[in-house]
Amino acid sequence: MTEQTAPKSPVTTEQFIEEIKEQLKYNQGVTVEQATDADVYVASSLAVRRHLMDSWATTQKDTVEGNTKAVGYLSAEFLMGKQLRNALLNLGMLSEFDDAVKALGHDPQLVVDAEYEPGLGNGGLGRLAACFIDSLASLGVPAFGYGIQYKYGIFKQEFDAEGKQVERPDYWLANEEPWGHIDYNRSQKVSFGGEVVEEDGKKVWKPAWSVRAVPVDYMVPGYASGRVNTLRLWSAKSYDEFDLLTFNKSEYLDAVKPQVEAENISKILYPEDSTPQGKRLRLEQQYFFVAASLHDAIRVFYPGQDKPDLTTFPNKITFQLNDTHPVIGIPELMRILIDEYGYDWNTAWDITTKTFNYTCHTLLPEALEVWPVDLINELLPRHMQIINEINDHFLEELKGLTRDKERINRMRIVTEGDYPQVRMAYLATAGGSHVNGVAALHSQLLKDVTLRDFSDLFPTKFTNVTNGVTPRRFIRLANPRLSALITEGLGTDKWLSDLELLQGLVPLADDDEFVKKFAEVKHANKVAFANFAKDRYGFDANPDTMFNTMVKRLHEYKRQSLKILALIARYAAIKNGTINVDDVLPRTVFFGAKAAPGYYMAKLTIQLINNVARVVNNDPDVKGKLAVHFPANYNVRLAQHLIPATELDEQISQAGKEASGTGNMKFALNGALTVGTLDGANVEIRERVGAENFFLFGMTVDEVDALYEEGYNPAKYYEADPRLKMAIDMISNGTFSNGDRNTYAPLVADWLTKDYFMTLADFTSYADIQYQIEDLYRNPMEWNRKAILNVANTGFFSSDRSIEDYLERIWHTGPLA
Ligand code: GL7
Repeated sequence: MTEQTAPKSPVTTEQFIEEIKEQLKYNQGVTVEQATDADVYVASSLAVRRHLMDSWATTQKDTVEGNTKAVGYLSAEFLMGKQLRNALLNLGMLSEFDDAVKALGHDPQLVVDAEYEPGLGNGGLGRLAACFIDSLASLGVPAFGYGIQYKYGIFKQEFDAEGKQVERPDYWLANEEPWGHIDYNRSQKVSFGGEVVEEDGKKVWKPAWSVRAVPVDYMVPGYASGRVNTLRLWSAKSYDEFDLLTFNKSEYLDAVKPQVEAENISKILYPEDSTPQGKRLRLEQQYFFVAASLHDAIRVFYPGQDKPDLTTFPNKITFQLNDTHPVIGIPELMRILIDEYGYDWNTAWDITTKTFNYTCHTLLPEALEVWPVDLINELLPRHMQIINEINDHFLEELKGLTRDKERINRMRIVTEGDYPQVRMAYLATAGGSHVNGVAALHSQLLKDVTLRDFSDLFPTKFTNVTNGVTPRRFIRLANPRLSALITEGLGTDKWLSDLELLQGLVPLADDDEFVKKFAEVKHANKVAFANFAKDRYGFDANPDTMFNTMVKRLHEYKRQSLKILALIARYAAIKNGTINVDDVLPRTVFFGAKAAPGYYMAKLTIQLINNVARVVNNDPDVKGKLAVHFPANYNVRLAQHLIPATELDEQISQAGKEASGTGNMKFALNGALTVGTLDGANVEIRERVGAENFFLFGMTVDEVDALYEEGYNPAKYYEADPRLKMAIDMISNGTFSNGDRNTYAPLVADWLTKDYFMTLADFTSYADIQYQIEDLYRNPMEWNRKAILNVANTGFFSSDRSIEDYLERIWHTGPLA
């Protein structure tokens, strides 16, 4: 990326005040005196939006008229976070906004806080999509994000009196939402069900019902690029006229039923993360947004043409399939080309395979989607025919490549047997040009294990693109103090568009003055977070203790249980005097995690963490030495507050299970040290920051495999390490359940008899490395030197670099001229 200095504001503060006033008057219909923070938020957002309009229009025009191939990022999730400050940053208007809002008598922070965070994603996969569209716009690459405007985003998490997770609906659209523009004039029809008949020797799909897909457009402003791309999220509306006949019979509820059902399609985000959700409605959602998006792209790139030459389609736009969720797009494009535009099979297949690429985001085989043939037949009968035909052609092709019948059979896209299924990852691999994993280790395991047969026969299809995160949101906006120090240290702010410039900080790790400043920044961030936490959650966090954080979805493979067991062991050791209280390094541990509502073990772990926090925080014996906090409803906003304040980050998944992780990158870039396993992108982070600046523990992928092979017996580890035994016994004997011995029995039974993710086997090395961590922390200069080296050496993990890799290895396109 060409380095950019910060953009210059298009307005003065005085002008911006007038613009906000105008919006208050003509849009909200309130006077300056009447305006609440929420009014000022809406008015300033609308004013900011106007400043993006011209660039948005020219970007769209250039995208269609230029000869640079565009990128279509198809994703069921975009976890955007709040929009206002991001738009202000990219326009260079941050200080004008602050000053204008103050002049109008409001606190800028409260105005920004009035924005309701759109939670249209579960975790890393959805947030990655948001970082990627930010980088595409910042690099000036013409791109569309395509997804769903769910009416309800990821649930709001609360904890009840027993510390259990309670899910509340996230009705974010019940608030005024100034960013999305609903464009009723560009809607698309999406059909379902019915049957396929033969007419004049041709297959004709006669669907049973249709919904109207209405686009809601969000501007995606680039940082200092002058480009504004589009995120187009589809909302489902009914076509059915209100049924007057039924209504007149006073059966009002029946009269509106079809409308309600149609609009249900975009009603709710499925709250599963790294686990499959095989539900009819979910397949409807997938087809809904993908079909609308493909037709939309044809409309955009062949304006006004009835019979466009779609052999040029792959030169106009390349579609990235974000995981298997949009893979139904492959048979849909085939259907469009063959049934709607009359192309023959081979031409259609050639266009389709050139158009799509697939990113796999998981290593858990059970998380790869498979759809029952019966269900696809019922919802999309024509697509099932096409998928069967793709399968037949593919098996033929394989026969030309290998004589190994078993291998061919293993590679079937449609399985055989009484309950045949469609393997979406296989369909994606066969029907696209490239397949990529999301970190070096993950891509390797994808080739060696998950998609081994495919990579053996089609080796050139496979590549890696290591994930990244946007430095604009996760450094500049989240951590203004560190940003200022980096700019001071480097003598330029160009690092925001060329993150490898952070390398220039390496020598400053040896400059005591700079190290002290860095320590002051971290401390100020801790104080700020403590204030925020007090205000928002009501707990006291002591900024003079080590801030140690584990935030991510609650999943067994991520091993929050390892952290909580080690924490209990530490608590027990202080209480029973195994460690001298005076030798204990004071630590505050923060957890943030949502569990899928149907994931029992994950929810029980949440309950355990909350109750450990209750017991530890109320125990005078450990006061000032150990505290545990679990703020509810971890989201992008909380991430932006907590990450800059963290000193020690936990990335402790079982080796070989976390595809990449992106939190790990955000923490390192904000100057936290990582304690982690050799998993996902941890491997690359450690390579870059240096082994001496990373706390590595635990088994490797090979060791894990060997232990499975040999027969894993978790009880052995329980017996072998008294710290572990003590921790598990305390859970069993009711220490964290008011004496009740049954509350956590399912967790304990699982640990002692199954422990699939080998938490117990890694316990000892995890507990032991804590001594190293604490020794280093006792030497603040050394700790902070290492933290600076983490910042300096992780510029690689910018999503700008990820996008550049996609451009070069997969998309073969670039910025608009
Ligand atoms: C995930 C991976 O679990 C995570 O490791 C990765 O960083 C992320 C983005 O590539 O994708 N895969 C997945 O299904 N979810 C993820 O967050 C939900």
